[in-house]
Amino acid sequence: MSSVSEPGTTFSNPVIPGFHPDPSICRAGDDYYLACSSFEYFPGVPLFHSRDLVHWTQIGNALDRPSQLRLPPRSPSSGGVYAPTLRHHDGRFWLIVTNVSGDGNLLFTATDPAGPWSDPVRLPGVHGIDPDLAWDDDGTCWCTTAGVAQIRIDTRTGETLGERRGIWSGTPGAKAPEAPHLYHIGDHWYLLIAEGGTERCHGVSIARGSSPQGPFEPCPANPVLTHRGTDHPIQNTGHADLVQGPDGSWWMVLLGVRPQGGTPGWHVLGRETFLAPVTWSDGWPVVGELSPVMAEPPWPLQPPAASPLVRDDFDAGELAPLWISLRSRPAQDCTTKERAGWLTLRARGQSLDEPDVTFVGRRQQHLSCRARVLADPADGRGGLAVRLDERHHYEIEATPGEVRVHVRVGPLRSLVTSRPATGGPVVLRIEASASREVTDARQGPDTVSLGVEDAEGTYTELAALDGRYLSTEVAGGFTGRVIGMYAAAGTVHFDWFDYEPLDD
Ligand code: 6LW
Repeated sequence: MSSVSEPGTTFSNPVIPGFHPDPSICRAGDDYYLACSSFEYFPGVPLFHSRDLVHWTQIGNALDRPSQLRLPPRSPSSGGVYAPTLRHHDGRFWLIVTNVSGDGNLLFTATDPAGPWSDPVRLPGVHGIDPDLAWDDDGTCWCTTAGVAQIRIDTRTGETLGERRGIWSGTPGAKAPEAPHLYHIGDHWYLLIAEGGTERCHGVSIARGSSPQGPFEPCPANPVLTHRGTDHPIQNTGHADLVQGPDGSWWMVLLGVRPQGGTPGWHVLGRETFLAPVTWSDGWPVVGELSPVMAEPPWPLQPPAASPLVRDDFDAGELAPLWISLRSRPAQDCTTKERAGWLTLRARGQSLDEPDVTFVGRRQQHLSCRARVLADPADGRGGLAVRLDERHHYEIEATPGEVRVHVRVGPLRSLVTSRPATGGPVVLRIEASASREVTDARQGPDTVSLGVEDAEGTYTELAALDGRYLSTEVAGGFTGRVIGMYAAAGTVHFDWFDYEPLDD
C-alpha cells in the first residue's frame, strides 16, 4: 500500500528521469501505464505503472526475449527500437514499435502490461517509424506513422488493408512531422504530432477532423507546446501523448532534456519523460506550464511505499527490469546461478568499443550520483563503466593484478592510469557530479570521478574526467548515459551494485 500525500504540494519534472524517451501512455481504469523507446538495449521497451501520473514504477520490459527483439550484434547504437505506442483497447494492452535494425514495425499484445507480452505480429506493409494505433467506432484499426501517413491494418494477421495515405504534413516549413497519435475526443478526431526534430527546435502540434482519416484542420495556435531556443531549463520538448487524469482533466507526457553547462549546454541523461497539464479552449488543447517544479495535480499523490533500493545484491534470482544489456543477453554470458548471490558475466567482446560486449547496466537518472560495485575479476578483466555508446565511455577496470582507467571519446582511446591490485574482490566506484547552475562551460561543471575503495571504504580517486564528452551533444544519438558492469575477458563476478543519487 503506498502512502498518500496531501494535495497542494508540488512535484518534480521529469516524472521519469534518465534516458526514457518517446513516452506513450494509456489508462486502464484507475491505473496508468507508460512505455518508452530503448534502441540498442535488451530487454527493450521499459514499461511503467502509476496511479497518479507523477510517481512511476517500472514493472517490466515488453520485449524480453529474442523472439520479440532481434538486434543484430553489429547493429548501430541508437538503432534498434524506436518510439512505441501503448494503448488499452477491447480489454487488452496493445504495443506497436519499430525495430529499425531488424524486423520493422511490430505489434504485441498482453493481458497484463507487466508481461508476458505476445510474440510479434509483423507489419511488413506498414512503412515508417513512430507507428500509432487507433480504433474507429466500427473496430477498424488505423495505423498512423511519421510523415504523417496512415493505413488500415488487420491486427490479427498484420495484413495492411487498402492504400497508405498521407493525412497531414504538419505545419508548413516545420521539418519532420512525426510521433503521430490519433484520439477520438468528443465530436472530433485529433491528430497530435511532433515536428521540428528532436533537438532544440522540437515542438508539438495538433490538428482535428471529423474522421480518423481526416481531412484535418491545424490548430491556429500551433505549436501547442515548444521550448524552442536554449534558455529554458527543459529543452527539446516534443513527442507527446495525451491522457485523462483520475478527475477527467487532461495531461500530456512528452520528452525533454535538461542541459547543463551554460548555453547551449549539453545533456547527459538523455531525453527524459515529463508531465504537463492540458486544458481545452474552443475545442483545442492548451498546454499549461512545463517546468522543473510543478503544482501537483488536483488529486492525492500516491508515492510508492518503498523508495528505490540503493543496493542490488543479485540475490533475487532474476535480474530486476531496470538492468539492460547490449543487443542481447545470452544466459551463458550473464547469470546469477553460477555463484549464489553474485552476478557472473562472461566476456563476449574485448572492450566496450565493441557493440555487443557483455554489459549489464542501468540508466543514469541523476546528474550527480555514485555507482559502486564489488567486483571479483577472477580469471578475467572487467569492471564498472559509464557509456553513451561504443565510441563514448569511461571505465574503471579490474584484472587479478591491476586496476586501470580507460577512456574512449570518438576516435581517441586511452589508458589514463593504472595501479597494482592485490587480486581478489575490489570495490570500484564511478561518481558523476554536475551542477545545473549556468556556469562557464570551461569550468567543466560535469566531472566523472573513477576510483577504488579500500576495505575501510576509503575512496582513492584514480581519474577525474570531463563529463561533457559523455553527452548527447558530443556523441549524438538518441540515448543517454548508462552505468553498468562489464566483462571484456574471461569471467568477472559482481557481488553487489550500489546506485546512490547525490542530488535531488
Ligand atoms: C523517434 C522519432 C524521433 O522515433 O526520434 O526525432 C526517434 N524524432 O519520433 C527516436 O527517438
